[in-house]
Amino acid sequence: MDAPTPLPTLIRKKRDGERLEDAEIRSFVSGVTEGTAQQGQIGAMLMAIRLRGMDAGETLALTQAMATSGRTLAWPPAWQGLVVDKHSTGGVGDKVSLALAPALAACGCKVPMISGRGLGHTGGTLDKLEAIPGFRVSQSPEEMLHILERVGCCIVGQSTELVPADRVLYGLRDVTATVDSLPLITASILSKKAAERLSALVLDVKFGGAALYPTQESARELARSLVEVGTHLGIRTAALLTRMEQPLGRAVGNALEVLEALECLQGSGPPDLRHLVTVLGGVLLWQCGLEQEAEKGRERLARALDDGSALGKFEAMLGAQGVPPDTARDLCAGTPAQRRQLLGEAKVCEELPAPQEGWVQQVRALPLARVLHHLGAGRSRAGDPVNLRVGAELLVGTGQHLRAGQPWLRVHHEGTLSAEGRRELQDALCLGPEPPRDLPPLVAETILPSGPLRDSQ
Ligand code: IUR
Repeated sequence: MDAPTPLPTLIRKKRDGERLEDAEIRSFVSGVTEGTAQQGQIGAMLMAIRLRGMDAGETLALTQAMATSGRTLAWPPAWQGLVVDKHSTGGVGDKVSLALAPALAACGCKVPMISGRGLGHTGGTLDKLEAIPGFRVSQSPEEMLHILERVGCCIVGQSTELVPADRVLYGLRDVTATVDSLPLITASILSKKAAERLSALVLDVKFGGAALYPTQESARELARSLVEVGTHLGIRTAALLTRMEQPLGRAVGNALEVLEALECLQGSGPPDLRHLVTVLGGVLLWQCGLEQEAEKGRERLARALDDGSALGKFEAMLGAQGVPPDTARDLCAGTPAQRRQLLGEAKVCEELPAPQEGWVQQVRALPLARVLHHLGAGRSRAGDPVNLRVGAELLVGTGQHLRAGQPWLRVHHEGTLSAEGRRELQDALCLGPEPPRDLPPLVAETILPSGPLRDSQ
């Protein structure tokens, strides 16, 4: 075997805009995983990739090398075609995973969902679930298999054994201003999905004022990269471009979002949340062949929410992930007041009045999330604690008429809402003299692979 090319040579090659061979990319990732690459060298390579880019073949090689940098999951042959997951690029009030994973399990899929924690203004599924007393997110791959056999879905944190290269690279991207690189984002997201050995994946790529990507065009570029590389990995991959100007649903904040997800799992709750859950799930049922069309998949998901089977799976998942059976039952079958008591309530509950009369044009998600972050609902750095009870409930929806002084937002917090925070929240409410016209759809576009799909795993 030839000796590997020295790392400085690889860095120079990418710095000068040349293409890296697959073996060179594998050699770089081995250096990262084994610790032989110096931090400065890794940072330099990340910056070279950020400035010079990578073509689809290089991005695929990087994804594969990262995916196999640690353990990968393995499933029984009988599950072939049925192992699915969803990934979202992050939004405000996005509790889709909490309802979608059990609803998919109720439709016959196996869902080994590996989720993250909130950072900055975006929330994380693991934090939301940890608002439920007893819920554990640190299952080993063996425990995941066991839960999938019994229940069909689990939502867990990333084990340290899976994709160790991503942990190193992601940490360094944060401090080297290389987070916003298309190939690096693609490889980071998909390496974790490839290590999960998925059959099908649906991506919710959000765009707008409170999203990673401000415009539909930039989100489309990421979606296309993810769909192309995912497809080449043998995963049936599709992406939806969805708007993230307003919070999804009416609740923002970890415990409040669990309550809203439970409503969705009972067949009620806000229509935008139900729509996104059923559309994303419908695409997956179609991709894994359980339905002939995405629309039929959407209808099947809706039935699972309406007939209690999704809620039953959620209760079983809670039990399998450490929640005492009585708590899981009371949470799933209880009244809203019992549920709130189980999850714990913030000390202060304050309603904000509308400053004037008008029609709600929109409620902007970003200022809302920023203020809640300051009140303790979010974290600025990985590992910071969060207050799971802090949050807000929207009391109005787009297109609704408000009288001056009518409450429009209920803020749950445990300190003081500053005058500046109050002002920022009031600025989030956009009122107009007439009802808004031609509201754009939540799901703007669906991105499917352009070429034929390879056999899924
Ligand atoms: N989520 C990931 O898993 N990786 C990334 O690079 C980003 C979000 I940005």
